[in-house]
Amino acid sequence: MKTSETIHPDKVELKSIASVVSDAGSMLLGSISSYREVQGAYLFQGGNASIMIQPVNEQIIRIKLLLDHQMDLRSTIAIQQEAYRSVNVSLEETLEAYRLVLPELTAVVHKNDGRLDFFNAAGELISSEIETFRAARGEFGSRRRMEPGTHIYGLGENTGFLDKNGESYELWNSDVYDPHVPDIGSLYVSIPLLIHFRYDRPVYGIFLDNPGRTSFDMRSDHEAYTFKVNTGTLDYYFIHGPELKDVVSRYSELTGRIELPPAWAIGYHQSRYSYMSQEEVMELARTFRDKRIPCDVIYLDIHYMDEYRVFTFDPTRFPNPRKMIQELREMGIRIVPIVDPGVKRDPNYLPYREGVQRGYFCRKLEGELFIGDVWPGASAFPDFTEEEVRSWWGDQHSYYTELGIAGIWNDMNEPSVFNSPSKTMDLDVVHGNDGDAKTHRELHNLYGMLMSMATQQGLKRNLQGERPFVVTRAGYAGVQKYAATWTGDNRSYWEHLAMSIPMVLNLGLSGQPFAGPDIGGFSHDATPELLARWTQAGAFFPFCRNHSVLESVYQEPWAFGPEIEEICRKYIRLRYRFLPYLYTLFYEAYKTGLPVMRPLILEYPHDRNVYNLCDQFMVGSSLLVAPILRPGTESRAVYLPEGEWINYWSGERLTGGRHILALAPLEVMPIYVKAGAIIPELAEAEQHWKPTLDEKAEIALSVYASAHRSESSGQWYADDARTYAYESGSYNLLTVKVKSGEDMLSLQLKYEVEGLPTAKRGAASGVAEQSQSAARETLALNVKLMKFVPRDIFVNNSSDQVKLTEVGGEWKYDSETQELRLQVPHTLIDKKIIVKG
Ligand code: MIG
Repeated sequence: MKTSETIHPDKVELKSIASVVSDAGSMLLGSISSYREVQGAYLFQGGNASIMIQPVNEQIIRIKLLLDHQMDLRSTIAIQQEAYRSVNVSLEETLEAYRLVLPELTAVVHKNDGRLDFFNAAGELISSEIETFRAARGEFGSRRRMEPGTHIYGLGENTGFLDKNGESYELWNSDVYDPHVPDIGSLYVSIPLLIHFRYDRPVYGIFLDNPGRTSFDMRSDHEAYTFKVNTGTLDYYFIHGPELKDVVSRYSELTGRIELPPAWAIGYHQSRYSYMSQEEVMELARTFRDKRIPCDVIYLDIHYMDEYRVFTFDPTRFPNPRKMIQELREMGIRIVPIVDPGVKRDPNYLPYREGVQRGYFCRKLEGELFIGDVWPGASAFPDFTEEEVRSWWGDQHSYYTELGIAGIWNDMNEPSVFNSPSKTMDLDVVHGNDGDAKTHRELHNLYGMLMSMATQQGLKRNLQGERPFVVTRAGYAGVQKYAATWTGDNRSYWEHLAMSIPMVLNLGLSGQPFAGPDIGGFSHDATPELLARWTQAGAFFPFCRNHSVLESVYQEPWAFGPEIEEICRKYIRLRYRFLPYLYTLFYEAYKTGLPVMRPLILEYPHDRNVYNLCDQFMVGSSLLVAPILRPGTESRAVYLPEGEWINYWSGERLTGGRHILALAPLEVMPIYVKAGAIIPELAEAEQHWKPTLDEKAEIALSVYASAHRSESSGQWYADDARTYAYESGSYNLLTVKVKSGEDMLSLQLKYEVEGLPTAKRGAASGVAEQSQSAARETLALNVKLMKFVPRDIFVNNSSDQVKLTEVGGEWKYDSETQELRLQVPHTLIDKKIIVKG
């Protein structure tokens, strides 16, 4: 425990001294006297140091500080070389400056001191630099202007609210078991992406690509922010908007986008540190099934291993893992075991022996192995910066895949080390880094991501076309390509439930759409009410896992009696109902990089009420979720942005652009649907403990038509939900357009892509074919809350008009619920369906 002595006047280290600028502006760079172009990159020669400016594509420019004036095009593994495209660039010189002109973006280098400003094509100033500097300890940084009214987003995984203006962070992957409070500046994942947002300016991003310690300070100065590297030189990317969505999407193109997860990985996951035995796991699985609570995944924490040796099972606790995994598979449940990077120092243990003999473990410069204490005691750590080591590590996973495992949980991969003073690997370890050796100090933040990369690639090699699933605690920019992330050791505090929202929202803005907290909280004891509220909210997070620590109370959905169990069941089922919608959003993330779970600012960037709004969130652009985040609370204010909204539970239509008071007794979490939304849902609410998202699943498109004259559209993505066939076009992407009028509603369905083997569109149906074919004969469309009573439904093929029922369709109207249920034969896709009142 810390006491007031911590802030003893004699002890306070004068922080400002450490960051005192020793060389700024003209002193650091000197005046810029000439430039040269090499391989499409421009080097602006300063008296003391030079600046390299390299156009990546029309919207992204890379900037590197060159101390030795030598062009250096190398970049970290985070960068996708595919993001590079040829761009029309011209260089203009004026008396005061060089101007590098791209079609949409101009970089201006001031000759007197090398300051760098950015303008858009209309000549508006987007960002202006105050100085590039060298701090007293040799760290290089840049200070850029920030006007009042600026909001800062991104920066990966952090505590605090959505808007990071007023905060400062040190990005250094850390195992933080201390409570996650607002002034913790470093957590497990480091994503050095700052997004600058001001309502009247083009939005831009700065991605500082340095896997050593980096810092971002939006706190010390109200009119400027600073970013700084601790090792190496400045190497950053300026990402042009003009909208927030553009920055997020472009950043994710630069560092890569997610693969589609297997459908089971977006279901509900249950974990605990630890389920101690094979019987306990089987009992757990049976309880889920008996209670008809959907669950796709059960985790095995460290106790499954034989003395914490990775790639083993403890023979007494888990005598027959193969059988267990097989039985669980038959119940529709997958096992995801934990794998840490520390390999037990034990000459009789093959991974250790082989790793040492082949030189695969991390070493000091002098050659001695780095040995750190973790669960297995003294352990060695693979050097994941080497391709060969990654491939060896990946291959070890055949141990799991042969048992029927397809998902792995990577923990402790900051790496966390108990005995080292740095709490991580010794900073003077030298990583091979595929021929470009660097110290751990320089590459620290990459370690966890490279471990997940090795894991994912190894699983892929072993799974013969099945998609693997990896979830990791540590990561760096680009981690989304390899793994989901969970937000580490939170606590069963209401404050941590609330905090998990902005945390996952900013991860989403930082390129990682697949993230979530430990539902119910990891350490401390969950209460019944907290578990109910957290499960309600958690059901709408991209990654949905309940997990808790050794010796805390059990917090499975039924742990607190029937009332709480019923609430958990209801919301976990609701998640499964929405799986086709979630899956479509994952597809969108794969395609565009936009997150699944979104802050309102992403959808409503011109609404001043939402700049820092993070006690409610959106799932895609159609659902607005407003969880209860405090105990003993049965109502809350909800902000509905402009437009028309529908209360999901009551069907009440609400006008947005205002705050409302939502009633929320314990069994209710307020949810609103944007009018005009089209949401693909599983049709059967009851049978989905083992859902399929593939072509055979019973899926209905829910149409929440607006009450006013309006047009809207939505999409539904489907594929086999388990292989990579989608990469070569085996998927369907259906667009639905809805037009609503006074007493008329029209629906138009169109396949943007129809890559799945569809059953005989337009052909006669044959039974044999039918069982072979994966496809649907008809599509179910449910129009909710009809404004008028439908009299008849026609199919319009521009000239002729026939009744839906005459061409194989069906419809039914329920006047009580005002729901119109349509069965539309495949043959009618591309035609207009007109509902007349
Ligand atoms: O702190 O493997 O964050 O989820 O249960 C101990 C045991 C190491 C930390 C992870 C936590 C996991 C635990 N691990």
